[in-house]
Amino acid sequence: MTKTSRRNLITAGLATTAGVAVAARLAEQYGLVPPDNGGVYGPGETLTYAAQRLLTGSSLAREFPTSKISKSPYPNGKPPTDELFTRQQANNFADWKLSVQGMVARPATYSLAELRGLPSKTQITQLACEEGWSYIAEWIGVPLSHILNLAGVLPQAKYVVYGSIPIKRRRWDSVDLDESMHPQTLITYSMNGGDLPVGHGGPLRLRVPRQLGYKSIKFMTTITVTDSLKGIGKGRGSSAADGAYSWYAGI
Ligand SMILES: Nc1nc2c(c(=O)[nH]1)N[C@H]1C(S)=C(S)[C@@H](COP(=O)(O)O)O[C@H]1N2
Ligand SMILES: [Mo]
Repeated sequence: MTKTSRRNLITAGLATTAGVAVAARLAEQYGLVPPDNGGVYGPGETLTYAAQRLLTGSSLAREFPTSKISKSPYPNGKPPTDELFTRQQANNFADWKLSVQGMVARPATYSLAELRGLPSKTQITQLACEEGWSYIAEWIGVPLSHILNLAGVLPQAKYVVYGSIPIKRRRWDSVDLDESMHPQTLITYSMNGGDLPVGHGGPLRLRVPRQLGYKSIKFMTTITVTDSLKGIGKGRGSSAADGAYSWYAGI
């Protein structure tokens, strides 16, 4: 099926009363069923995810000029107080490691210095929290796609799971390959010209500017490539989705 006829079909599907069922069938056909497709909100999650992926494809998040950078960006929540984190902080994160594992040909581990030595991208985007507030900042980081290409993603892979340091309130999330290979999805170590502050997830955070703020996991240490999210947590694709949030949080 061509892209246009696919688009027509899904648009027609959305316009009918049987739209949800039609869209669900299409979503399955195109491998666009999100991990949180069960329960009362499941059909809505599938509809949102499949429709956005089919209709907007690889669209870009808006980028801003320097003049739009927020004067006082809001750090949401306190940095971890776990010893595992504070010990590394006291050492200026010299021993911080990012591991890349799972369905890759070449698993790898990177220090911050090594990441800083890789090709980087600078972008000014907005971080929008689901609670309604937002700020604009400049981030510098390595495109996640670059790290994944170095690792060699195996053909059966479907998702990239990423998580924070293993502390008490560890957060983890995941994105599909479309989002992980997207040019604006960055592993960031710098914000507004300096090191990424711990209040904003320093020393390392993933920025996923096409989705809501909670997908931008702070204190990042792991990247795991997988073909299924079923065995992880409650199987809904993220710590947020295991709670009350949507796995797909496209803006
Ligand atoms: N590890 C970790 N990452 C996290 C969070 C968190 O509590 N822990 N909060 C998320 C939420 S809900 C939002 S809105 C953004 C906030 O980013 P900020 O602190 O830079 O404003 O980080 C996200 N990433
Ligand atoms: Mo948030």
